[in-house]
Amino acid sequence: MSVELLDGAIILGFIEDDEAFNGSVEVRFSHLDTNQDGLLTYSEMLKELQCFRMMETDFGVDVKTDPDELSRVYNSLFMQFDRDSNGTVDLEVFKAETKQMMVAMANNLGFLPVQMILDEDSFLKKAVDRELTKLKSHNN
Ligand SMILES: [Ca+2]
Repeated sequence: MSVELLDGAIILGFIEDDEAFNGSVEVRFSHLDTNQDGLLTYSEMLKELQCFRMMETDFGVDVKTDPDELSRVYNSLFMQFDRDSNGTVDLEVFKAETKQMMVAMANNLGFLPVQMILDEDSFLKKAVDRELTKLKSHNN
């Protein structure tokens, strides 16, 4: 976990960078796909759903802690990914939905930087890291 400054432009820059974005999503996918069958089940995706829930709520300011309520939230998030309701999510859908959620988040953030607590291996942290690397190489 680390605290980072984030704005919409950083997120959009990351999404539009195919190499960085696709690479991160593929690594994340294979990490989540614990039995390596190329598909994510609900339980395999649970960790990721927890991250997305953070995005959808007020960026970590989350008051819902009731376990039943939480599992409803995770279920509805998973159904968003599981478009054909067969209980699994493949890489292409995972990529497309992740992109869509991050675009929505970028739009919510706009151009005012906000401080967020980010997980080391989250997409948002990768977006921030990419921005920092870019700034560094620009200065050299
Ligand atoms: Ca799997």
